[in-house]
Amino acid sequence: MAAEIGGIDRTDALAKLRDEGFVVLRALLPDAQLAAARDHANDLLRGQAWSDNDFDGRRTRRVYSLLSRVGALEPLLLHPEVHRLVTAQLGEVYQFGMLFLSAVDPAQGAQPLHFDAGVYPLPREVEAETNVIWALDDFTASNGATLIVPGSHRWAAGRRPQPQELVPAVMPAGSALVYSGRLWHAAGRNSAETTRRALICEHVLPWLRPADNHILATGVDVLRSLAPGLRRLAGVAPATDYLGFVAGQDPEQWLRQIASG
Ligand SMILES: O=C(O)CCC(=O)C(=O)O
Repeated sequence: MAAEIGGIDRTDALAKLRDEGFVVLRALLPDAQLAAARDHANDLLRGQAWSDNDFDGRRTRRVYSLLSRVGALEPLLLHPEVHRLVTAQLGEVYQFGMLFLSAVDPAQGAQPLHFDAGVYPLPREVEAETNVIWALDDFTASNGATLIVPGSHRWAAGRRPQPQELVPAVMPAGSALVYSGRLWHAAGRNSAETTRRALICEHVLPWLRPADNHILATGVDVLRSLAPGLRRLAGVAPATDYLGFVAGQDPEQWLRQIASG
């Protein structure tokens, strides 16, 4: 029998991601891992102010610079099934783009529709990013489940979604919505009485400047203490021999060298 993951056969998951621009891997996290991730997210979100602009959401709390305090989010950031899909789309070497916790509080209106790779001046057909939204709460049609436009990753530049084309990505907590950086989407309106929390993680081709400067935000000492997979995704891994070196050396070798004085 074919291997199934998150309620879908592995081969079908990749085919769906390519055909429709997204796939939901349902209830991927064991209960204990989800509970620990939620507790850690709560610690990080506590006391965080609402964002100060309409795109991020004036009733949405966002926490960035997660690599310096990754804690129980690590298994989500390194989840093998997510990375199997991302690798199939982007190749072996890629890096984090935006990486943040998002808590969409009650009365937050829907976010402006966008596609994440829109920050890059690239032709629409380039798959520059493959991203994941981890549901830390159940995503429902009323609490702000991400609104997606299936198939819109194939749209030509200039086409805009119509309201009837939006579909809420309803999924239980612990699920992963993996989607193309070309897919039109937005956080939905939260008309429920509870907060909708998510961990949002972009993966970007290694020769693009990532949205967030993870190396500066994390710092050399913490970078050195991270799991090698996270360090690679922070952007430490070179894209090729001549793209991403430090002082003429592989960055991993350089980190070991400065550690030993
Ligand atoms: O929170 C969501 O469901 C999506 C957020 C998003 O797409 C963004 O902020 O870029």
